[in-house]
Amino acid sequence: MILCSLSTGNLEFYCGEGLLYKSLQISYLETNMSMEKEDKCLSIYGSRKHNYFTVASTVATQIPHTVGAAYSLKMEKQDSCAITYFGTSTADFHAAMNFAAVMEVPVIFFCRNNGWAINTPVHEQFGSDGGVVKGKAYGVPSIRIDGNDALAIYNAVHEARKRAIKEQTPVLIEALTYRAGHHTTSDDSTRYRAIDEIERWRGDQNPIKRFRKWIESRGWWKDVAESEYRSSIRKQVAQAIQVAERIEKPPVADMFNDVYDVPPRNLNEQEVFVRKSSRNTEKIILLMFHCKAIFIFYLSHML
Ligand SMILES: Cc1ncc(C[n+]2csc(CCOP(=O)(O)OP(=O)(O)O)c2C)c(N)n1
Repeated sequence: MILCSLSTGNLEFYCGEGLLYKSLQISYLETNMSMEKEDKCLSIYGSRKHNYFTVASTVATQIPHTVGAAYSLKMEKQDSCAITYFGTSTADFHAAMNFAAVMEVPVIFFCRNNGWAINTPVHEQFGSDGGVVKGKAYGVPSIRIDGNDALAIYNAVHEARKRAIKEQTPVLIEALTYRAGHHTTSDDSTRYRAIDEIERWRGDQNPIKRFRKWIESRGWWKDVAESEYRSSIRKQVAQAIQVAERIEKPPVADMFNDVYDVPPRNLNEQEVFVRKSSRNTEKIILLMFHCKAIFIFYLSHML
């Protein structure tokens, strides 16, 4: 299966077979960020090895990319499909849906309707009732699920995958949820929404708490297991930080390469400026280093 996703609001964080961030092993990110240029950027990573497209920063552009990837799987008659995750700011969504429906492309559109696009509530984004009706309008089999129910998500994606491959069809899943955190570290969401609302979703509606209740009710999880697991994960995060800190910092030239064939004058001027000023160079290297550290801090903070 090929995965394509958006960088923001899409944090998946698993700890199973080693420490994973957005489905990629931390050790893989650590080594590859210092090896392959296209994988270097912290939140715009990708992985050929894991069939993971480079993350799209421009919202929704990953959706037509995924349809293209899935269409190539169809042309090669592969027993596989592609999946893309996105939020509710979905400009390119429409072209992608139409193409996928008309060309019968094996692709899963996974819309996380978390109620917000930064500070814009969903009712100011859509006149329609969410995203699921749009799928129906394009002739795409569509389902709306409780996005805070881990089992519902598992079942929906499992079925969608089977159907996408067997029937060579796109499938849209709209998972209703809530963005309980701020949009980014520079956002303060209490400026545009009530704290009570946030707390309500963080309480009983929290998907992790709900899933935990379920596995506890089956006798598969206990407080002791939880604390052992947490301390093991803390250790893994601490180790990941140590490894990340040892990674060689990229050369300053990398900031100016690989975007333009012929760099514009202002970029050349900036490069000259940076090279002339050794103090600035140090600051920039430090800044890049801090970006990496913030990323690792963010991971450890999640625990
Ligand atoms: C084309 C484009 N316009 C604006 C932005 C700035 N931007 C970054 S995230 C975001 C909101 C995304 O909201 P949503 O699609 O609901 O995704 P979520 O963050 O909820 O996952 C915007 C407008 C962008 N990245 N790309």
